[in-house]
Amino acid sequence: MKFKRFGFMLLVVLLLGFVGAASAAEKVIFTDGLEDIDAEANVPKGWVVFSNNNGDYGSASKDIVRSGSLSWFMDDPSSTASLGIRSPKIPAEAGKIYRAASYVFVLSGTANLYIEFWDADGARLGPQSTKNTVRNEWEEIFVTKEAPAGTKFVSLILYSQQTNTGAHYFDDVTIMEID
Ligand SMILES: [Ca+2]
Repeated sequence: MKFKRFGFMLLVVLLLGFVGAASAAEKVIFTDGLEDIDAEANVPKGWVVFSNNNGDYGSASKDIVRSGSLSWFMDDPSSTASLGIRSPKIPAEAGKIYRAASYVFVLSGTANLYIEFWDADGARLGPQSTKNTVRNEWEEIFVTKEAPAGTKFVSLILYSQQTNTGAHYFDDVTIMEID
C-alpha cells in the first residue's frame, strides 16, 4: 500500500515536472521566411522601411537563401547611412520574455538584429540589438529581452547600422515568447 502511494506520488511529481517543462518552452508568435514580397512597397508583406540610404533598404534576393527561394539582401556601402526593415508589430505583454531571431549570412561588415517594444500610444520601448559572429555561412542570431512596463507589442528590425559598411542576407526570422 505504501509502495502504491509512493508510486502515485512519483507519477504526480513526474507529471508536474512535465507540465513545468512544457510551460518553459518557447512559443513562436511570429515567423517569416521572407518569401512573400509586397510588390508595391518592395518589402516583405506586413513589414515597413525603418531606415534607408537614398531609398535603399535592401531587396529580396535569390542568390543566397536559407529557406524557399528568397532572402533579404542589404548592400550597405555607406558609413554614414543605415538600412533597415521592421517586422509587423505582434501583440505582447509587459513582464514576459521575448526573443527575436534571424538567420544571417554575412559577406562583409556586420548584420544587426533589433528587438523593440511598443506601448498603447505607439511609443517605442527598450530596443536592444545583437549581431553576427561569423561570415560566409548561415548563423542564427538572437536577442532576448523582458517586455518593459506598458508593452503592448513587440517587433524586430533587420538592420545595417550607420557606421557599418558591408553586405549581408537575412532569412527565416522569428519572434518567440518565453515563459
Ligand atoms: Ca526565405
